[in-house]
Amino acid sequence: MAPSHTQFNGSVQKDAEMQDYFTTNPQPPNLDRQITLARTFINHHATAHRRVALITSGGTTVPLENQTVRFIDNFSAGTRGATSAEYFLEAGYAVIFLHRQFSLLPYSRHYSHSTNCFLDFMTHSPVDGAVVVDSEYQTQMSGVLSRYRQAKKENTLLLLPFVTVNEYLWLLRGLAMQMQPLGAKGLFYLAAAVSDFFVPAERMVEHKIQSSEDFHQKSTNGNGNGAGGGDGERAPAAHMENTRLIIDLDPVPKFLKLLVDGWAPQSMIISFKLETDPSLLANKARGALEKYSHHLVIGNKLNTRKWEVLFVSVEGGEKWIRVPAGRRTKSMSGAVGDGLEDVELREPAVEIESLIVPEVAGMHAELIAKSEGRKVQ
Ligand code: PAZ
Repeated sequence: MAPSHTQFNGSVQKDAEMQDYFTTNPQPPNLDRQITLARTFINHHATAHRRVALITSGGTTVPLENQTVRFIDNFSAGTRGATSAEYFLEAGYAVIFLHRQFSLLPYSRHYSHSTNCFLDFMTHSPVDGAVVVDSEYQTQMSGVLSRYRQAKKENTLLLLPFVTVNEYLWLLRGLAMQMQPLGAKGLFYLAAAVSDFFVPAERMVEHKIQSSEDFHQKSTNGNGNGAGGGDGERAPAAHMENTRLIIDLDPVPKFLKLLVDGWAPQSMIISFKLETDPSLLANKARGALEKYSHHLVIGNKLNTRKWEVLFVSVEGGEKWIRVPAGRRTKSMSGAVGDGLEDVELREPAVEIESLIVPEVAGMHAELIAKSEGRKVQ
């Protein structure tokens, strides 16, 4: 039997799937406004010959209903993205921060997490009772405030939120197109935790799924909550069958291939790979690099992601980047040690992003130099 066209060229099929995604899943209502903001921002920095990093951060959701009450979420607090953004700004980049709404943001992250409530940094002045920053935190907060003000003054940080995986994909594509004029000066740092599975618009029910059998609806096509599925039509992706909630998700098309080959062919592209099984990490990171042919995969394990990451690239091979031994725990944790046992309970004394970002910026400088036909100074 002759092989089919898709067997000859799987990537053609993948491209078609992704294009199909954008014709069958609706554009988010505020997309045009967000893209306009980004265009102005990018043009401004392109004129100033500044490098621009698009950082994605936080997890995407998969709504189960159109009028969403229930959704599936992806793990990510936004620490990697928000922390990296600060170091990219420090390295002279302009940053588009594409983040999950209400996840951690550059600068405010120091005071907004549940373990870092901003009120704990404040006190009443013994002089007049006014609310002031506690003397213990003056130096640290003053530094963060200065860097935050500088980013605002120089207009180097653009915050764009997403919630669902659909919003994320539309935004990523739209922003990538806007970044094309930057050529090699554009950089994608894809730290967001993006859903691998989703509910396509045509299989999404409109209303809240009813758990009580008395209220199950029989209609299909996304307008009811019933199982439906007669006449060869697929049932809504989330529906009740008797007392059980059935969730049947479609795979999210592999957008990284299109980003690399079509949406941003000249930019530097860095993806992250998260695993929990240590024995899979290196293989999976290598596999992603081979499959998508981009510049760098940064592998990390859930429990040790703040202590060590694995860089995998064609030029550099495989290289672990680790918080130096002896600086692995904050003294406040009282658990100084070199081992990475119980690390999820502790915070490193050095932010690993302060090691990751300069490495990435160095690789980016080489790519830019190569694209301009010169050597890095
Ligand atoms: O946001 P966070 O700091 O809690 O976690 C960051 C991360 C682990 C989500 C990120 O480093 C990452 O690996 N992102 C890609 C996840 C993936 O494999 O899709």
